[in-house]
Amino acid sequence: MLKKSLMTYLLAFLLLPMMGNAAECKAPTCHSVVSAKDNYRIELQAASAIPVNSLFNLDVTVTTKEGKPVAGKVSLDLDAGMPHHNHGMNVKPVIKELGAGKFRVEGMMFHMPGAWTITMSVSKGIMREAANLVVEVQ
Ligand SMILES: [Cu+2]
Repeated sequence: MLKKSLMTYLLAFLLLPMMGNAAECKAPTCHSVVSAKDNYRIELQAASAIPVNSLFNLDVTVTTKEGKPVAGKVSLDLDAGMPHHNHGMNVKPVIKELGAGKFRVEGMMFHMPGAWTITMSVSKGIMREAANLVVEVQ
């Protein structure tokens, strides 16, 4: 009996943090999208809600759709714009590759309020897969 409840306690101890992580990515500071062919999940974490007209950074994590590490090396391209206004950003962000599917995107700026589309592509070898994410900023 004691052994069983200890087991339950240990399981809960191990599983709860994992469940916590899965629920962590929430707007307005975190945005998540699955790529066009379902191969990747891309999570974009900002320090605060994405501001209008001031610089911000994104911590980007690329995993499988299920949230597991991607086997092999992936690279990331990321840009953003407002398609319905036909313009992009006025700045060019720098993408730093941190390894293990993690990237730091520095120097983003959305210079007006409204719907911005973050256009990304994940490359692995010669395979390239797109992912678009619409973020409303105000
Ligand atoms: Cu615009």
